[in-house]
Amino acid sequence: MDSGSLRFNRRLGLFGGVAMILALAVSCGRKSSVSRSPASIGARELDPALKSGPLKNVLCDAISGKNPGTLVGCYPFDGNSGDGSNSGNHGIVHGSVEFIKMGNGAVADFKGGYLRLPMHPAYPSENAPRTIAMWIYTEKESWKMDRHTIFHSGGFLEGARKTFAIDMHQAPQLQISIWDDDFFFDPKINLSGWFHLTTVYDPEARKIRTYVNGSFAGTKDDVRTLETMSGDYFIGSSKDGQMPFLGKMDDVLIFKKSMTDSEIRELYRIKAQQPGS
Ligand SMILES: [Ca+2]
Repeated sequence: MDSGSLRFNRRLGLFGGVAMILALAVSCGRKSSVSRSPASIGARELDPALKSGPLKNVLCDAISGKNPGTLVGCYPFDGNSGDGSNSGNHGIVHGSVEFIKMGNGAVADFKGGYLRLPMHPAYPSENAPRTIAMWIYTEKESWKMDRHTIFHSGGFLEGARKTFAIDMHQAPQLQISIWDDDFFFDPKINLSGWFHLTTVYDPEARKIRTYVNGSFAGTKDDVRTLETMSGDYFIGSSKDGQMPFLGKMDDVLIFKKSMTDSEIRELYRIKAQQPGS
């Protein structure tokens, strides 16, 4: 603790002492969690041991090997928001997101906070092809119209087809939102529990396709040219923390290509193990 911190703590007086005791009590009670308490999460939440550049991760390496040059984001959430793709674009935690131990790894638990992925030149924008995949754990409270965003890219209220987002909707529907003739589909899952979702935008075929647990779940045809604005990406909320997702996520993957049915089957085969199992 430096002298500035000491002076600060003296000024806090009794309040500071009580807060520190509470923080200690919280951290002792959470031995199974690798995260810090929400109150202590700073603007740049990364494990201090995490090097800048790509995070070494077996899963990210395996998926990258199967999809050479196209995996541009890989977030295994095994204790931090680090990126295991070659982009090395680590997520920044804002607010209450915890990394909870589950089985041999960990998952991100969203309790009102979100992850911001700083704008990166490898990220798909404008009308570029893209595939977004992740494990999602929903709770009954996760299902509400225009309240809970799983993934957001592009603008916010900036006009038709300038956004590309994955939103929770009224149960049992999910929504792929482009702010123009959005795509709603029923993933046919339990309202509470884990499922694996893959969302594909294919500009050549002008389709948005969705896959649940590796199987085709629905398509939207005749999608007009997207104009997704360049900018930060968000996991667990819409732009800058609006409409935060309540639930858990694991293994968020971003590809700069439209994956085929067989590539998605293969991706799910590599990823088939549900978090914690
Ligand atoms: Ca994980």
